[in-house]
Amino acid sequence: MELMYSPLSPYVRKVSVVAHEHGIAGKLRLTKVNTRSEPERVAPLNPLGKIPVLITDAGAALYDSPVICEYLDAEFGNHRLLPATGPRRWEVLTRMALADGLLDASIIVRHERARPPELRSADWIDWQMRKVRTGLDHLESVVGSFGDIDLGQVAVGCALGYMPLRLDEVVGFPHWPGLRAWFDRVSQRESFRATVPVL
Ligand SMILES: N[C@@H](CCC(=O)N[C@@H](CS)C(=O)NCC(=O)O)C(=O)O
Repeated sequence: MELMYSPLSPYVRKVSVVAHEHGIAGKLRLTKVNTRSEPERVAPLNPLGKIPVLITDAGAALYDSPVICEYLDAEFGNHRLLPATGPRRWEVLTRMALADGLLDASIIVRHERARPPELRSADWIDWQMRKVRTGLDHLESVVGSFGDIDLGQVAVGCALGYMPLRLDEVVGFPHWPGLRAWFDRVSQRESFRATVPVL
């Protein structure tokens, strides 16, 4: 299998963590791409021009990260991280959607802040930062009930690992001590240690 990736992408990290959890990281041939400077390499596989993209051994191009993670878990992990059926499946998928949404909002803020001051929208930044805060507040209120690792937690861990690199407001998770403690623990897993983003 081939994984199109960029080194810092938290969405790619989700896929890598799942691969490590299932002991199949070695099966992934990693192809580094820059989606901005070489969009022609990604667009034929993902018309949205985004990574990660996984090309299976059968030649299918899969995107985006939830699809790839579910594929790896179903094919190689016997659904350990995402139950195939039942109420927990929907709980796990919903938690992953929240974590991915936190990443989406954080990345929007980062891009908006990178614009020239005269083009920057403070309202838009506030609106996205509100999502960041309410998302983290929600996770703080439920983190005590997290059980064995699942795909939702993988996504939360990858989001928490990325957000402080881009948003000063969340460095050290000052308002979310339960999440910080949980993140410290999950970061000790081999799958997380092997995939730490390096700036
Ligand atoms: N929802 C997608 C998001 C993927 C995504 O936004 N990837 C970024 C890299 S972190 C990307 O490829 N951006 C290029 C672009 O938006 O053109 C997923 O979960 O895979």
